[in-house]
Formats: sequence, C-alpha cells, structure tokens
Amino acid sequence: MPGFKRIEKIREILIRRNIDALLIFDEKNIYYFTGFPWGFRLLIPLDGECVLFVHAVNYEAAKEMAENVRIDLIRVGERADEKVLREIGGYRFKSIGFDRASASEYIKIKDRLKDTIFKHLEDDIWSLRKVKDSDELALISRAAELTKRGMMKAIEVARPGLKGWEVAAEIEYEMRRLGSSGVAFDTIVCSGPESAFPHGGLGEREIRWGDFIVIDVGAKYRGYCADMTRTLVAGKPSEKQERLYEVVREAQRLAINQVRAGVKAKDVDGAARKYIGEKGYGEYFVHGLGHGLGLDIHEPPAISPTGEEELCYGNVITIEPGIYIPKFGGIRIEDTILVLEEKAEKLTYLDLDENIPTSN
Ligand SMILES: [Mn+2]
Repeated sequence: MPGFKRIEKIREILIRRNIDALLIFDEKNIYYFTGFPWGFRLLIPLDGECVLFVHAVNYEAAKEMAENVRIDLIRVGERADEKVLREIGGYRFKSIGFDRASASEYIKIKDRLKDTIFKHLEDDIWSLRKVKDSDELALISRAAELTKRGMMKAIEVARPGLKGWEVAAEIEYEMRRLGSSGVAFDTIVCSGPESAFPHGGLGEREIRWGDFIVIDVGAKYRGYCADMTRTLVAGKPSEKQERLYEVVREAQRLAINQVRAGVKAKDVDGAARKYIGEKGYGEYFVHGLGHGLGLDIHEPPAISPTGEEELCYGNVITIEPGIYIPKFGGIRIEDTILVLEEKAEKLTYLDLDENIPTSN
C-alpha cells in the first residue's frame, strides 16, 4: 500500500540534510514506509536496500505484508538491539538520522557507534506524514464513515437509564461489525456533570433526563484513525442548553470557514476562541481547537493558539470547540476535516447536524 514514493521523499530529505541513513524506531513510522505494522527497526540507507528488522514472531507476516524492504530476522533468543547495532555498524555510516528513541536506546547506540553523528529527524518524517496521499485519504475516509455509523448508533440507543459504557459498547459493536479494526481511542460517553470533563469520567454514570451527553468516537481502519464528537440532550433541551450548544456550533462553523491551504493553525483556533470569548464562555474552552490525525490519533499540526504553522492541502485535522461548565455539563462538537486548496471538507458530516440531536 505505501508504494515507494514515501521512501523516495524521505531520501530527498536525507540528501538535503547530508545524512547517510535513517534508522526508524516507531512502529507507526515503520508502517508508513513499509505497510508492516510490527517491525522492530527499519533502516533506510541513502543508497541500497532498506532493511526491516523483525522478531521471529512476526517473520512470516512480514514476508507477506512488508513492501520495499529486505527482511532481516531476529531469531528467538537473539538480542534484538545488539543485532541491529552490529549490522548498522557494518555500513560505516558517517551520520544516521533517527525518529525517536528512549534515553537508554539513544545512549546505547551513541556508545556503540562512536564515530557516527546522530541527528533527530522526527519532524522531517512528520513533514511527510502530515500531508496525506491519496491512499491514506481513502483509508481515513473509510475510518470516518465507520465512525459516523458508530455515532448514528449512539444517537439511536442513548437514553435515560443507560450507563455510558453500555452506549459505548453499542457504538463499538456497530463499528466492528461494519469492518473497523478497532477504536482509535477509548470511546467516551459521558453525561450530566461528567460531560464537563473533556476526557469524560468513568463512564459508569447513568444517563438522566435533561443531561447533556457527550459522545466522542473514533474508528480505526487499516491503522488510520478518525475522530468525531457530538453532544446530545436527553429529552428536551433547556434554554441554557440550547444557548450553549448554539455557541459551540457557531464557533465550529466559523473555524471551519477559515480552513484552507495557507492559513495559520492559530488563526483557525482564534476564529473559534474569539467567538466563544465574546459570548462570555472563554474561560470554559479549556483545550486547543484541534489536532492532526492519521496513523496516530494526535499528530501535527496542532490547531492551537500557538500554532504558527500554515495548513496545506492534504492535512487531516479535527475542529473540536467545547464549553465545559463545572458541575453543570459540557458540549463539544468535533469533526474530522480534510484541508483542500480553497476550503475544508468535513469527513464526518451527519444530516442531523442541522439540529441539536436529542435522545429519548
Ligand atoms: Mn479529537
């Protein structure tokens, strides 16, 4: 699935940075370049074959799934780190880039390859990963579709008397049944005062009449995530609930209207934050407006007040303003958005988005 383009692109970066090879530790990054989810390390030399190191437990799977690489087996009982270091040492690279390593891994590799210069190139990999290619967009769109189906199920079943985890189970069953490989994060279904916690509570509270119910769902498809939140009211919304909901919805609309190639992330955040502030709820919007997503649920670019970076065609981000009033409840509306040249495309649009969804 990844094809060879991504490796060509990272090699162009290595040439520009005058680095001889890239050593990748992160499984998601390995997957990005090879299509194989359980690699131990991936070596991308500037010239010559890429080498995927895999443990014996994953060897047969790697032979079937991994693209663009020679597979190097780490036998049962063999010290994986040692093997990788020994083999890399044989190349006599002057400089090696890496994505990320634990402190102990870094110390070990520096110790062993004393004449080699190590360069942290994580941001260079992100510069590729945050611009999705057409294969990735197809997978993210599928994840978004599955997420929408989970959300529709939630709206159908959520009602007073049910606990958060009971609704979450229905959502996850629906998504799995339709082909999702799992969840992008633990499903949040929280109601009443618990909905004022952006990450939810324990999910054990029973939904009661009049509650806000915040439902935050993400399906996963072939490693790719989607992310979506809707807020329902159990029964008829009060005036205050309607007012709050409208503020969040308008804030999201204003922010999405700003999204296009070339806009700064902080200006998209600012559009929502300014409006919520003007309505008097600024202090209750306690997180950034959104985040990139793809193989990871949180990726660059961050859509926050400090986000200096310009959005570009192919970014996939969330736009998720919220208002969280302690002891009362919270509202969040979140969509997964594709950044296009002149506008945004909402990948998680639902028809019922025109009204406050209610449950009964
Ligand atoms: Mn999110």
